[in-house]
Amino acid sequence: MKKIIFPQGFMWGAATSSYQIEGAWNEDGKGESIWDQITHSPGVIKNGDTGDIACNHYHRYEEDVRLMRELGLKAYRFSISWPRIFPTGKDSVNWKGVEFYDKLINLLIENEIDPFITIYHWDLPLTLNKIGAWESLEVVDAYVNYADFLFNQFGDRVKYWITFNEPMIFTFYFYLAGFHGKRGNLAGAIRASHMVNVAHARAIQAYRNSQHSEGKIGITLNLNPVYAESSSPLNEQATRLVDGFMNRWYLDPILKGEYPQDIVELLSDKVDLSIITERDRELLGAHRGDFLGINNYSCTRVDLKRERDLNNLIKLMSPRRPKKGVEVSDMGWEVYPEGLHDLLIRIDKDYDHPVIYITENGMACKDDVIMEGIVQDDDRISYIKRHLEAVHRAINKGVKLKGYFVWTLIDNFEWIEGYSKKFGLIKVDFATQERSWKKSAFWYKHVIQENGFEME
Ligand code: PNW
Repeated sequence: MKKIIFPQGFMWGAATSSYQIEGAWNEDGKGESIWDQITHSPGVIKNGDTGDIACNHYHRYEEDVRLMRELGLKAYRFSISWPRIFPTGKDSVNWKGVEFYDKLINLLIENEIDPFITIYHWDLPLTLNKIGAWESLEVVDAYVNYADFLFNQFGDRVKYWITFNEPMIFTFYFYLAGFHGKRGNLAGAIRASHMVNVAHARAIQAYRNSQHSEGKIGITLNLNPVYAESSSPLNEQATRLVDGFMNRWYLDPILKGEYPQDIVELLSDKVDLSIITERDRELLGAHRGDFLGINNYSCTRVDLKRERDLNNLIKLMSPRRPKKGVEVSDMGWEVYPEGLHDLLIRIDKDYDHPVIYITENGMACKDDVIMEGIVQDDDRISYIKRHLEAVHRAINKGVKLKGYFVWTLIDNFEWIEGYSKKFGLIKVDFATQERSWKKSAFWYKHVIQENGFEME
């Protein structure tokens, strides 16, 4: 039996996001977000599910903080719903919304749980979507103004800020899906990804200039290690490009202030990149955050056989399904803990040793074995355990990893999958809103208490 103990002060947490748990979609003056519109359009979400009620966290946050306290969480990562604060994205403030987050933050602090706030986790105010979403400078201005408002309002108590959750998903995938305008808008996605970087840098600037700038600010990227399935020169090249487009396109501007040259070349005949100005590059270079948040669930394997697919971004980025016999989650994603280790070592080396938090990691499970009222989610425990072991090895090799957040605290609205996929440590009965601990919650509580666990 090997005992795995984490460094003192390691930040043990769990994560959620506003649209996925809050509900109260049209209460107390909240404006509509794109997700209210997406979920209210027939045929988009599995089983016609919506986040109208979700976990009703807006009304049950006291109970939910109690659960966090019982779990022993040191930190709680959650996001703020922009249209709850600014119903139209800008101009007038909805003070009822501010009050909700005030109460939540105060309660967390009373319970000695550090709030770790994501400023934007995909619920763009609908009015801003109509004026060009992330391609629009007006939206960037509105975002910076919104972020600055949060710093002033909550910065006396909140010491950890994440500007954006997973730009790659809400630019590349959301633009292709048509969530921000016309479907398949690849050029728009690329332009948007740059505008988001500019918004990120300007939010850091606003934070540094705010009256409560003693905390830490960073961004969360979804990153996957990318592996070549075969070692043909063509496939090796494809693997580099997939990594470039999935990972480096987001990492490089944030941590180095420049875009990767090979991807710039790949894109140059498809997208007008002249919006990336010298001034923008300087701005990005001058505002490196205090930490990098990493969301990781899986790895990507590349198996490209036809030369002409190299230049077809959509083909290139369509993930190959895991082979038969490979361990997968209920999302169909390959389970490969070693990938997280590889990823951490590589980021540490290539990006000058940034401080890192794992801001999401976890597993969707069927959760259908129940004994004495407790979901027996041994697969989830095994998943988290093996990923923590991989993380721990990376820490031992010098990676500056300061904390780990399980996705997710409670079963919730899993975007286009609706309520059909379950990532929670805590089960929610959506008919009654009753919460109950799964076996993994008991296990995680023990890990936090011991600051580690035994690996058989
Ligand atoms: C994250 N992928 O998104 C999000 O931040 C959460 O809101 C979400 O609930 C969670 O993962 C689970 O899906 C991802 O395709 C979306 O690899 C897509 C991927 C990974 C993460």
